[in-house]
This record gives sequence, structure tokens and C-alpha cells, in this order.
Amino acid sequence: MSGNDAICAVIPAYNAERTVGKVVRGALSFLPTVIVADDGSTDATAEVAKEAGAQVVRLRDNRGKGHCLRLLFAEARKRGFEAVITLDSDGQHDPADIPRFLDAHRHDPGAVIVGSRMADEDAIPVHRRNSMLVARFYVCLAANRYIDDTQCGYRLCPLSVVESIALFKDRFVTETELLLKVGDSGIPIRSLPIRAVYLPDQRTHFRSVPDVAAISVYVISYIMVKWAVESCRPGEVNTYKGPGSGRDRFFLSPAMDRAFESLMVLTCMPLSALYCALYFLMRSLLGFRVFEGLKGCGIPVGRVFLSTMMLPLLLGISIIDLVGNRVGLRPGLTSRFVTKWYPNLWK
Ligand SMILES: Nc1nc2c(ncn2[C@@H]2O[C@H](COP(=O)(O)OP(=O)(O)OP(=O)(O)O)[C@@H](O)[C@H]2O)c(=O)[nH]1
Ligand SMILES: [Mg+2]
Repeated sequence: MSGNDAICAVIPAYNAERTVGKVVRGALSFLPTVIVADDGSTDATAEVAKEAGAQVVRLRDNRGKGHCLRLLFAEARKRGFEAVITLDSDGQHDPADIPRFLDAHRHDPGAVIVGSRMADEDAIPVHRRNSMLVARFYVCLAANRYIDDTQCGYRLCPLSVVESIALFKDRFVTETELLLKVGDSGIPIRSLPIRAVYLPDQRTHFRSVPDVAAISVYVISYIMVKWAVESCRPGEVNTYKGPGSGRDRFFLSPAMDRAFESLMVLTCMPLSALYCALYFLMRSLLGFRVFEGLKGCGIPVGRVFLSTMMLPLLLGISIIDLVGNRVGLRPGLTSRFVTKWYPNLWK
């Protein structure tokens, strides 16, 4: 296979009978193959996708988006494809953008291309936007580079890149895990502006509290490990060295991983203070180039650690906003706090 024939579209889907047919037909106008993973849907998702022309892999039980993405990557590889374009099944990703992904891939075949809804920032509900901005701050830190929209699932991924990392996390965390590890391996990541589609009757499987929390704790635990490695290895920027390295070392089982994440969340404040002290001590007094990954990020290194120490305050402010919104006041404190403490890095 060569050119566009070596690329297929993959769609993880769960109870998406209303929308998946249109997405499949749209993708098939630009790519010869579309594979849908029907994740134990209780509606006619599989039948609708098949009817529209997709090849369908069916799961008996619902296992979540991340599990299906891993399955789809493996399925595409088994069928001889070299890269995949991942799209959501709910119609939020316009297949008409596929040619632009293919174009970007032709210019940079080794890079992961990530869609970005940020040019259309106002179309994104404010609570989602704030969590996207905080996620961006930390994912960019872990990936050592600017990524416009770290939470967008519309991506082109070369399968050789996917295979160079290990994906352990599930549900909505997997896509973040992929970006962290790809970026922290030194593999290029490019952003491609796309339209943000939020339909008035949009259904969501994304749970604002547990899913945002799961992504946040994983990212925090990743960055704590990364900074530990950077503090011991002067001059090192990319700390992920393939499956089993860095943060992967703490994935002994899902339960152990959760315990490790809890420990990291509880200790991220004192750890950040320690890293901050180490940075000034090692750099200023001893002349070691530690925390090189933070070099040129656009804000002073001490402030990066300070932002992490501010995380409990961010949580408190978000709760005040949530309660305020419920009683009809619109304090809007979170947006201001996020803009001040979690700015764009490397932009
Ligand atoms: N296989 C599988 N895919 C899922 C599951 N939940 C969501 N997805 C896929 O992930 C996409 C994104 O999930 P959404 O629930 O729309 O979440 P989101 O797009 O991040 O958030 P919204 O902006 O609120 O729609 C869906 O369109 C599906 O394609 C699931 O349980 N299993
Ligand atoms: Mg959606």
C-alpha cells in the first residue's frame, strides 16, 4: 500500500446510531477504508456503520474509548495500514477536514497531527475550555513543546509512532497518554486547526468530574516522574525511552497504578517545592543543567513549579464557581485564575 491507500479512518463508537452513518460516509469520500469499533452499544450503531460502508469490529461489553483505540490501532496494522486518522462517532469531527490531515502528513510523515478547536474557542462551553487550558499547560510541559489542543480526538497517527510507546490507560485518558509519551520521546507533534462542533442536542459520554479527574491525575503523576528523572539527569529533555520506561515503571497493575496516582496527587505540592529548590540549588550553585525540558517554555521555571503548588487553590475556585453558577451568580473566577496561572507555554 502507498499514499492515501496506506491510511485508514478509525472510529471508536458507543451508542452512536444517530450520527455514525454520516461520519462513515464522509470519511469514505476521502479514504478507501473506515473501521468502526462498536463498543458494546445497545442501539444499532454497528448496523448503521456497516450499512454506511464501514468495516465493523464488535465488542460484546462496553470497554471505553481508550480500549477501542488500542484495538483499532492493532486492527489497522494487521490489515497493513501505515497510519490512521481517528475520528469521533458523534459528528463533532467533520470528515471534510481529512484532506488537510493527509496534506499535513505528506509534509511531515513521521509526525502525529492533532486537530485543534482553539481557533473556535468561543464555541467551546466555558467549563470544558478551562479544563482544556489546564490540561494543555501540563501536557505541553510533559511533551516539551506547544500543542494547541491536547484534548482533541481528531488526529492522524503513524502506526510506527503508536508502536514505539506503550498505552496502559483507559477511557478518555489514553489519548492524553499517547500525546505525553510521543512528545516526551522527541517525536514531532503538529497542530491542525479544525472546526469545533457543539450541536445543541449533543450527547456526551464524557463525565465532567471523573473523566477530567482521571486525565488530571495521570498527567500530574507523569510530570512528577518526568521531573524526578530530569532532576537526576542533567541536560536530558526527552525522558520517555519506550515501553517500560519513565512513568510506565509504576504501572504494575491498574490498582497499583491508581494507588501511585493518588500518592502523586497528595504529594505534588511538596514535590514541586522540592523540585523548585533543587532547580535553584543545582543550577545556580553547582552549575548543573537540570530541568532542561522547561528551558524556553515562556515563563520562569520557578513559576511552573508554583503553578503546580496552586492546583488545590484551582480546585477550590472551581467549586466556588460551580456553586455560584448553580445559584445564578456567575463569578467566572476559574477562567481568570486559569489564564493567569496556566498560560500557553512555548507559543
Ligand atoms: N468505543 C467507545 N468510544 C467512545 C465511548 N465513549 C465515547 N466514545 C467515542 O469518543 C467520542 C468522544 O466522546 P464524547 O462523549 O463525545 O466526549 P467529547 O467529545 O470529549 O465531549 P463532548 O464535547 O461533550 O462531546 C465519541 O464520539 C465516541 O466516538 C465508549 O465508551 N466507547
Ligand atoms: Mg463528543
